[in-house]
Amino acid sequence: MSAFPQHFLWGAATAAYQVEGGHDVDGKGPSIWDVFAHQPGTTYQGTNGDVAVDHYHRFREDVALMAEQGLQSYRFSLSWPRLFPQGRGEINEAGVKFYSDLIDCLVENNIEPMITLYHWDLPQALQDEGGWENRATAEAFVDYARLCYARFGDRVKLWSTFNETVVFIGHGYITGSHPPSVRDPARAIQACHHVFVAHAAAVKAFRASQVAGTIGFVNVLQTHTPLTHSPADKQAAALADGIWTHWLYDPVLKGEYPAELLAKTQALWNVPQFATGDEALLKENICDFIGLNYYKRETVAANDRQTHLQANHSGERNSGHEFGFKDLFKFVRNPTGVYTDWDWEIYPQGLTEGILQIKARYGDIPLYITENGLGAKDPVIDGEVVDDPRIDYLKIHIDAIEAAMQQGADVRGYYPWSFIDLLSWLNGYQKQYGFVYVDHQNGLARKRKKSFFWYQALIASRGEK
Ligand code: BGP
Repeated sequence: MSAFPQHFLWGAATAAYQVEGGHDVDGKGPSIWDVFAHQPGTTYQGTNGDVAVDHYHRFREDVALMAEQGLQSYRFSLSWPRLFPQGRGEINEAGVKFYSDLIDCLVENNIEPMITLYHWDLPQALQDEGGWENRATAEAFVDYARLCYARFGDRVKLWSTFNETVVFIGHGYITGSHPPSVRDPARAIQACHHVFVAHAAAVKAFRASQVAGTIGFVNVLQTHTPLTHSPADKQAAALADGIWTHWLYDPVLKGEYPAELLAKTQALWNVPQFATGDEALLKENICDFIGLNYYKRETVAANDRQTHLQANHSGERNSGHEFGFKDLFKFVRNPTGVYTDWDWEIYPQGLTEGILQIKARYGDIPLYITENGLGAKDPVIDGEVVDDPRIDYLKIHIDAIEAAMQQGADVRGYYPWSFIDLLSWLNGYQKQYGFVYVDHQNGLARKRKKSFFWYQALIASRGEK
């Protein structure tokens, strides 16, 4: 008997820039990712999402595959510049129609849509005015959210505002590896504050709109283990928890920043700067649920070097994966860990531990596991995509969720990343996560992988493996 109740949603996830393509068709405006990925040297071998897997033109075929697999829910993001090419102002009705048709198609197939409003593809026009560092972007975000509630809220009950602040703010404003490629922690903290303001205001607008649904926030869930028992390494791990969890979850679940860290950032850099009303806005607009994206844990040590990032974007195992934040901590290799080809540690216990840490800090908030999956170069054997390592990875993580539920966690759904092979932001198309393979040599033809059938059976049996 599994711990999964009848109402538990078995889903899968994607994001607009990574699947849609159609980057400049039917009136869509450019996003910061369109512009960034066209600059030389920014992504793995210059790959970009211009065509991606052409979900924009093939969504009916893709939804038919979801239905065949038995998916009960599909998490996807909306491209803001497809709806507002300039970020605000004039609406692109062709973009509205695309998402409306997609939602209809999902609903007709009994697949519950879960919308992410922001999965990193900010309209370039807003970046040109300062992006998230400019408070006006938060106001534009709320107008964009209102449009989505008004046009899609009759059919969509599950909403989240932002995906993974730590990644788009951390890489956008600290390591510089995502757009807008800034390297300045003070600017990161202020931009992040505007994201929290945008989130809270969008939650407020959601409630005012009377859409019959719930709205949440999606964060990375990552646990941190000190490399050694030294006080310095333990302190480094605690700081990493402070940033990855407390800083990024408290404002949306408690409506305030963690006091000790806030005192530190204000003393060091005089940020975040609050505008009148911000504190009340955060306090009064706690969201309904939290989405957790779990891939790996990090082993943490004290760091005395400059901020640095050595990332493995090639999938050549052991080619290095280290991130160091000046004077605070660094993520290093766990000498006894099991790693993927991209040097991400496979550690399912971290998912159980992480869920229980969230429950301990925030109480019985409803949770969805909004991403979890294995990036791999899947072998094709006799024309079949045989992705047994993905099946093994998903199995042990589903066990980890079940263990957390048996200890009282209110987990309501599971969305493996990803439904279909798609563009990995900085790692190209070779880092595959999907249940469905896309043949880039053969007109983007879709093919069901071994894991497609495994997950189909799992859903049919409601979680029995
Ligand atoms: C998360 C993102 C996803 C996806 C995933 C896998 O951070 O929300 O969009 O990309 O990670 O990451 P990657 O593609 O770098 O392997």
